[in-house]
Order: sequence, then structure tokens, then C-alpha cells
Amino acid sequence: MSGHSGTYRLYHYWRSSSSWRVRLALHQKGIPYEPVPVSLLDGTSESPAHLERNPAGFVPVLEIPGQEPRRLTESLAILLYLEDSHPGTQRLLPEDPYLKARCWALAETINAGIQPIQNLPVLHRHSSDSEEQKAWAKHFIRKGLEVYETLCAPIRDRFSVGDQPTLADFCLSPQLYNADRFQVDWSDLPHLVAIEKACRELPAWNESHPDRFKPHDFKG
Ligand SMILES: N[C@@H](CCC(=O)N[C@@H](CS)C(=O)NCC(=O)O)C(=O)O
Repeated sequence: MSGHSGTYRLYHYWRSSSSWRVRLALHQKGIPYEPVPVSLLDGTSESPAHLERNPAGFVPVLEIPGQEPRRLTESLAILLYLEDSHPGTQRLLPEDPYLKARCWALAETINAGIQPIQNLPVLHRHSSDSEEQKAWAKHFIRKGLEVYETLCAPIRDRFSVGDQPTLADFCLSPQLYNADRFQVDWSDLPHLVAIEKACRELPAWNESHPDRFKPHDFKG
């Protein structure tokens, strides 16, 4: 039971890896939602309307319908909310406390250890030279993926933690998409290669893929 009537609204950007984490969870859990695009490139994310939704100017933001709509920022907090508010749906966290914490650690390896360092505002602050921005991003993405590879080794099966997808996978796969954008080679990390293969076989992966949300007039 979600405890409300109406449809969730997800403020997101098609190519944002943090947004894709939430789309993955919504599709995997079969929760209907209305996607609302917020461009990170044309100033929309810094508009007063969006800053009211999220003072960081970031996506995703999940709006919970109701008489007074409530909003959530931070993708991991959103995933936790969806997990706790929809108990009858596919679980994204293991029940075992140790594995649950290991799963969260994998998610944070990406959420705290990689994504913020390769986020656009950090790249722009680091350098105005696009090659230098790319080199910076590649360095931290590769290092973080190596950490993930080592951390998941003893607990993985088809997915990062056992044989069911968890929120760790829903952080990993979008980060691998970013790794490809920055031309980071991860083909020598066998656990990641196998887990990504399993993720791509999930219907939710295809349904939530960035290409499905790409604006028709996008050039770049
Ligand atoms: N930890 C936050 C990170 C949110 C974040 O950094 N989102 C990026 C897109 S993936 C963003 O909105 N960046 C703003 C920008 O690029 O200007 C979360 O998980 O929601």
C-alpha cells in the first residue's frame, strides 16, 4: 500500500544516472509514474521552480501525490521510500542485515564515491578544458568501479548481491552507462561485466533506459 491516491511524478533528466536509478526501481516494482523532464543543459534545473523542488538544482525529485504534494530528493532516499511504501513489490534490499549493509555500501561506492566527482558542476569547476574534464572523470570512474568489482566479488551471484536485482545494481548499471560515455574501459572487470549482462536482461532495464526518454530534438 502506498498510502495515497494519484500518480507519482518524477522530475528527471533522460541522461542523468541518478534519475535512471529511480526509473529502474519504479519499473522493476511496477509503480506507475509521470516522468517530467528537467533539462540540465538549458538552465531549467537552476530555475526558481526547480530550485523550490530541490535547492541543489539536481534531479531526480519524486513528488508524492496528495492534497499537499510532498517531495523527495536524493535517489537513494527515494529508493528507500519506494521500498518501504510498497511492501508487496519486488524487494530491492536483502533481508539479511549484513547483506543489506553490504548492498548499501555498494550503492554508496557509486552514489558517494563516483557520481558526485564526475557530475557536470564539478567537472566545470575543475577545468574549462573538455579534455581535462574527461581525464578527471575517467580517473575517478575507473577507480570507483575497481572498488565495486572487489567489494561485490564475495557476495555476488547473477546480480551484485545474490541472484536478485537490488538497489546496488540500480546504481551500478547507470554508472556503467556513464563510464561508456566517458570512454572508460571496464571490460577487464569480470564481475561487473556479468552483472551488467544480467541487468540488461531485466524488462525494467529496457523500459527505463535513457534512450526512451531522450528528447526528439536533442542534438549532442
Ligand atoms: N546524490 C544525488 C545526486 C543527484 C545529481 O547529482 N544529479 C545530477 C544528474 S545525475 C544532476 O542533477 N546534476 C546537475 C547538473 O549536472 O547540473 C542523488 O542521488 O539524487
